[in-house]
Amino acid sequence: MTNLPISGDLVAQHNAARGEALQDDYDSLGRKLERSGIAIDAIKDRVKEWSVAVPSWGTGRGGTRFAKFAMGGEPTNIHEKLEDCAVIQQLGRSTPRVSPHFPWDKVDDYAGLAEEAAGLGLSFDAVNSNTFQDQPGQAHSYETGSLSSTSQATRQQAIEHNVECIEIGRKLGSRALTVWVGDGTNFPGQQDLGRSLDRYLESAAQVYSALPDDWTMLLEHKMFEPAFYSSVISDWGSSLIAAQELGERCRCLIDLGHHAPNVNIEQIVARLHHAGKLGGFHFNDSKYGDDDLDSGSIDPHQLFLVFNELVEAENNPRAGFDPAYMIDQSHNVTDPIESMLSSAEAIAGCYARASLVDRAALHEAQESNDVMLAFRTLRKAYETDVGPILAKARQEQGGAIDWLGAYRESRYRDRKAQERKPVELGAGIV
Ligand code: PSV
Ligand code: MN
Ligand code: MN
Repeated sequence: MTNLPISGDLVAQHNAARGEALQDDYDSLGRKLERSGIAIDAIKDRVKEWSVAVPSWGTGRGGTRFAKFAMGGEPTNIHEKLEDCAVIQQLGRSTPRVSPHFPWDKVDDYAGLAEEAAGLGLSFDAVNSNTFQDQPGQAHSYETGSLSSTSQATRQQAIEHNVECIEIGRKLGSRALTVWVGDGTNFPGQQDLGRSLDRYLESAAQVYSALPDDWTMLLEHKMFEPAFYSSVISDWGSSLIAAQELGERCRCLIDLGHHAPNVNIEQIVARLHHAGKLGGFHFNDSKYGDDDLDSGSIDPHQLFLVFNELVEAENNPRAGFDPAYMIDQSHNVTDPIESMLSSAEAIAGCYARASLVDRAALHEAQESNDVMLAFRTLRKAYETDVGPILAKARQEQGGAIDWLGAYRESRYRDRKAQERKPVELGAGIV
């Protein structure tokens, strides 16, 4: 029995007022696609089957290194975060899973938490460990690194934390552990670039050996921050080396914000797929670096090109191809519920557009070196307004045709501002 946070009547009334106009738009797009031999219902069904996980940490107002602006009704614990995730799923219907982060989401009763999530129509996705921040009372500081630290005791502490995350994840029904370490250096010469990777691999192997048989370990690379001269798992090359050394169930996760500016991320997707090591994504967008802005808000074309590679990969799968799709964003000036609904729509929209690409025509143009035709084949799909397909998919699953209008009408955040305790400001930025 699910207990959804927004009134079902409100959503139904909202949709009733918009159903006719949507049907008109959907039929019109359907006729247009049919002229290209595409059945609109088949694309809509693909969208309905597709989903992306939301990050528990993205439900609160995030912070930059310089500013955090708290918002009334912001969640301050995992229970409140789950409730907000339930709103996102109820209205948008493409985010049924939540990716938790430990120790941020620590509770005493994880079986109870899994039940609570199920009651809200949610389940848990990959668990994320945190060895990039010192926690109060922790025995060894991560100042020298975590899995790659020069200190044996610190490495052991980081290994044990990751193993504990696996144990928690088992109780939550998760099937993957995502490991991102902030390990690296700020000065040339600070640590040996080769030996630090050796230490990382030795520690990560111990985490890998604690992985249940049906789990995946996802390695997330990032070229900078918090270390600004070198990161231990800085790029997809280091990530691939590590995943290949660690074993079959270890794969690479691409966070869109973790590369040098202008890097061709869609090509990285193709390369990792070639190696059978494409494990998952953290979707977000950026202008300068790891900005964690809303997916598709800055460069929607790049997001489309990533999905173009993913649909190619889906059509030509390698063994075990089953990428974990997650959002990883920091919402500093918007209501995180609205940002994640908008992002989930942008991401699903890119999947829909990539599904519209005439693959046979594209491959033929590529084979015959018809550059303009190949380019225009992709561009035609990118320029298609798939809004009616996404809205129809939401409507048919009980979500809101106009999620922003329905959410604002529900006054959910105002109600939470009355019920929830305020966020403590000045307590440090996460
Ligand atoms: C690091 O920048 C990162 O992208 C990792 O995924 C972390 O787990 C997450 O952000 C939250 O800090
Ligand atoms: Mn990330
Ligand atoms: Mn990041």
